[in-house]
Amino acid sequence: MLKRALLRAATLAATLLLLLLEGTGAQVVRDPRKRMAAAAAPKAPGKGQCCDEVRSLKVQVANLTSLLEEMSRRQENVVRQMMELDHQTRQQEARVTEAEAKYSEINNRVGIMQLQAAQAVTQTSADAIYDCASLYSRNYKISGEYKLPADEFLGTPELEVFCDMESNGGGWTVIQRRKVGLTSFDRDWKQYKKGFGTIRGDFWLGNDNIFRLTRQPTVLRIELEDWEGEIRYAEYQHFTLSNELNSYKLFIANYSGNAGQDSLRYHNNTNFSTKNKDNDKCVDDCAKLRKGGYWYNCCTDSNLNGVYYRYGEHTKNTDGITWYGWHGPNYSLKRVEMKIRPQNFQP
Ligand SMILES: [Ca+2]
Repeated sequence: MLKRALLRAATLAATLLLLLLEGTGAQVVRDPRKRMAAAAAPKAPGKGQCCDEVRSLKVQVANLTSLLEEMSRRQENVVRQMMELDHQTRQQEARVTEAEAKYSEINNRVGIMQLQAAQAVTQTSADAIYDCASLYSRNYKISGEYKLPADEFLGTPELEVFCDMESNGGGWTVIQRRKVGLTSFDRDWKQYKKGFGTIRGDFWLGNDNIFRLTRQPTVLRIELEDWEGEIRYAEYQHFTLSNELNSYKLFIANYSGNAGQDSLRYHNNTNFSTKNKDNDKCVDDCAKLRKGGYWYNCCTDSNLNGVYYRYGEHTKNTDGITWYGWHGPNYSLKRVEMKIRPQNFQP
């Protein structure tokens, strides 16, 4: 539309220019046969008339020129408006995408809540639910918080757990997590016995609970993440704790994984120590030096219940969350999870 108007204006201007040239006597004669006639033709009408025509044509040309300029200005405006509209459309599309992502996230959460509500129904069957693996085998395959029912026969209370139903086949009951960094792990014997923290954030499930869960042959999986976002794991095909009378002594065997040299092996066959119970194999008080509860030897090859240091703050201390086989004694990890499942678990 605009183009056509511009074209028409340009054609008009050209015609007028031609007329103007002819009017000024610039003898534009295309046909050679007419050239002689034109030359022989009497002089153009009176000088005054000619100049009037030229003047009026000049005015028209000037008008047309300004019209053209005006149109080209308008065209620029239209282009600018179109670009602005395009930009707005793109912004709106981005907003819609974001809203859709949020919607689907909420939808997922609702799904998980529904599943969890469904599984809250009291279990009366003989095969009781005592860990995440038994939940998994009953088709609860979404990671999240679950409530394990109390077991009257064993005299154990109801227990809130976090189930990892994804890593390496799922069915994992998480027994420890470090990722937020606001919960202190420098706790006493009683707190490590019962457990502390929040099940969705940082926590220790409790030595009594871990002891109870590892009475059947159990696999331990440790996941580690550094501040560059790299993730490694260590798995032990055999993991058991002894009871409180035996200071929750650790037994592990059959390491596999990609977390460098096995850094829990050094802690095998040692008792659990806390700041108020020194059960380590050292003249030092390792729990106080390393500021956590752990199976301290003399003292550490790993300190997964150590102090949470943020990136850049962990180069001078030996009490951080360490795994010597990967990042050495002075690098405190960003995230750690310890999780267990029965050896006979079938994904
Ligand atoms: Ca000691």
